[in-house]
Amino acid sequence: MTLRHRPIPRLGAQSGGHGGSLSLAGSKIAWFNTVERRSEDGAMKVISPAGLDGAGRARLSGARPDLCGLSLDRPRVMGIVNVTPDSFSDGGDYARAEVALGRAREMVAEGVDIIDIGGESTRPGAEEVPVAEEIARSVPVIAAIRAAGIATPISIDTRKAAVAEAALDAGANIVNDVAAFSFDPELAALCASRDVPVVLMHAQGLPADMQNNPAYGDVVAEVLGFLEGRIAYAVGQGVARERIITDPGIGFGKTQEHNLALLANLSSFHDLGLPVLLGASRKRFIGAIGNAPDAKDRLGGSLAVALHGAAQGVQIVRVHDTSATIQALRLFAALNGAGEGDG
Ligand code: HH2
Repeated sequence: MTLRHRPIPRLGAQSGGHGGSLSLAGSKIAWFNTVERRSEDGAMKVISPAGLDGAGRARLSGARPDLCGLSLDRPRVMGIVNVTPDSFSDGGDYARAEVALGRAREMVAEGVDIIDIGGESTRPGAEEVPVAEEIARSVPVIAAIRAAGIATPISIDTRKAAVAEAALDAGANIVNDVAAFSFDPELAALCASRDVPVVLMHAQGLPADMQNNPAYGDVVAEVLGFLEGRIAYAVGQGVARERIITDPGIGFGKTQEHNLALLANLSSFHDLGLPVLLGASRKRFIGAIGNAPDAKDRLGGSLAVALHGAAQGVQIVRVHDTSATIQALRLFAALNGAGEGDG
């Protein structure tokens, strides 16, 4: 990326100014009338939307394509169901298929937009789960959700093509890959041939060792550059660009300082021109800053980060505490002049 743009997010009634104002990444809540433009040598200039060329305007402001029929003009909630014995905050809670189905039903009743099913923990220090085991955990839950007549979009949280394939066959609609197609060489081609939306997330290192001294020069620039590279790779493998969702990968090979820098600069990720997903729910930095050593005590901090993401125009928040997050986002929308009412 030779030039980087950070639109300064604003909320509430839109007001123009000299160079006009634009919706932030298609949001009906967040907008901007100022952009920080940074060149490769670090020099920064503040410009108005009038100073953007057509492509820059489209990247920073254009409506994102619908995701499985969901318009992305306001933040959507992805509810997490980890069908694992060892996830960092809900490990063991939904390890049995019928309990996981119960949690999915509950989330749907609360109004969740997407259900994210995972059969492998990627918490710091986690070891890889064999494919057969990951399939045996996640696929029956997806099949049970569909057999129960629930039509809510489902994402499969996996790095592996065989797992993704079985999950898509059972009724999943989206592939969520925390390795951004760098773990399994077959996954990109599978997603291309199935023409499904994919989440490409940044991580430095593998879960087993990613928190052993993660280091960056400029974390925001490097994560952006990585995602740009993975988007190009995916497109090269036949994935349609408009099917890609990006994710800075909070907590994946990052210190607290790195996480905070990425969160402070979330709106920079709109410069990729694609939807942005934020997954910060209950993560370690929330416990550290919020003085909540137990991951299940991190609701307050998780809501604060989800609302921060909404204010920065992110299109999807991936969370454990779906009911409270949906309630918070409804109030956030109403307070900023965009009530719900359209499903
Ligand atoms: N975080 C986790 C797992 N999958 N996917 C995306 N796209 N973004 C994330 O930030 C993300 C993710 C880790 O959280 P969790 O699923 O709660 O824990 P575990 O990996 O221990 O199952």
